[in-house]
Order: sequence, then C-alpha cells, then structure tokens
Amino acid sequence: MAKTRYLFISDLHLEPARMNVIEAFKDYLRVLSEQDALFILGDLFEVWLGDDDNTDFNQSIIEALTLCHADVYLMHGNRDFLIGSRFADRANLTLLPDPYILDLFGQPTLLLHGDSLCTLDHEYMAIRDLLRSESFQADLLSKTLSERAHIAQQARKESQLHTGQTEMQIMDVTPEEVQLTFARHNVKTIIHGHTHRPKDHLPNRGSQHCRRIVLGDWDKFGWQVIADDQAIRLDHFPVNQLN
Ligand SMILES: [Mn+2]
Repeated sequence: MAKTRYLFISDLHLEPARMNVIEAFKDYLRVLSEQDALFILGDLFEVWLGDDDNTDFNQSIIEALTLCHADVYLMHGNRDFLIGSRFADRANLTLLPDPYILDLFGQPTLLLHGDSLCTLDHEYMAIRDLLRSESFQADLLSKTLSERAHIAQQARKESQLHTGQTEMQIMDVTPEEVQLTFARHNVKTIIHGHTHRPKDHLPNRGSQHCRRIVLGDWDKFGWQVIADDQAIRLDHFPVNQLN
C-alpha cells in the first residue's frame, strides 16, 4: 500500500530505567496509521543482548511494536547490533541493512545509523567492523545471557571512558566522508542519527546542494523527521518527565 507519510526516528536508547522515554515511544507508536511507514535508524535499545533475552521490558516493547498500525522498519545501531530475525518476526517489523536507499516520493534518500560517517574516530571504526562481523556475533550469541550482560557492561564502561577522552569533533561526522557518501550512493538527501546533534543541514554551495538531516536522541525531547509528498522536515516534541 502506498504510504502518505514516512517517519524517521533513532537513538531512543530504550532501557527499563528510562520509563518516560518508553512511554513517549509507546504513545508515538499508538497514533500512527496504516498510511504511515516508520523507520527506526538504530539504537532503539540502549543494549540488546540477543533475541533470546525474554525480559518483561523487551516483551513490552515487542508488544507495543506489534500494536502499531504503521509498517515498521528497523536498522541496527552500534548498541543494538545483536537484534536478529527472531525479534523482527515477533515485533512484526522489517530489518534494513545500513546503508539503505529509500525511494522517498521519487527521491532516492540514503538512510544510515550514522556511525559509519565518524571516520576520524579510528579506534571506534576498528571496533565497528568487529561488531558487525558474523563470526564475532555468532561467538557472542553462543555465550550465556549473563556472560553477554557482563561483556556489554564492560564495553559500555570502556565506551564511556573513550567518549570522555575523545575530542568533540572526532565524535561528529567527518565532512569529507559525508561528501564521499553522497557521491558514492548518488543521492541528494541523507537521514541519519547516532551523533545526537540534531540539525537539518540544508543544501548550500559548500555541500554541493545536498541535504543531510540528523536526528536527535530521545531524552527531554523526542526527535523525528516527517516526510510527505510536500516536504521533509526535522521536528521535536517534549517528552513528559515522570516523577
Ligand atoms: Mn549510535
């Protein structure tokens, strides 16, 4: 069925401790219609230990996704890269490769999580290749859930240490890589998340008339890109703070 609206979100970093963001996401899903297509561009979850991790929390998110009337598509982020086909089936969504080119009302539009654009962070880029390798993932999934939880906790500690020590500009996209990516995929629009720097980088002379829209992470605000046959725009809305 042809869709009248395409919605893009990323970096919700859902975890049991962030009830307000969980509720905001459920509310968000509830109001979508069959005429909408929702694209989740990575890091829906703060951590994903595997599709066999049947916690009440994971089950509640799966249920909310199955109740959604829109078609839902999901791309992996750097935190939930272990999401697999079993989760996709249960949540009634379609997994997308990163990168993915979407035909958006006749305009080829590149969807990315966004970490692939941060090439100056050499240490992270090396880890990224490892995390995405099938052998590494198979090895990880062969461990028990508690072993995986321990490994995830260690990785998070190291990541926080690394993020704290890395120069701010290294954590953002590399401008040269952005230009290469536009050219490589022959697109004029890119939508991505990951950097937590929401901004609609409109076309200008320097960017060779290409537009890059960066989604924000969900915290005090939720962020989305809304596209219909008239326009594409970056939007944000308050996330209710629970007491
Ligand atoms: Mn990310």
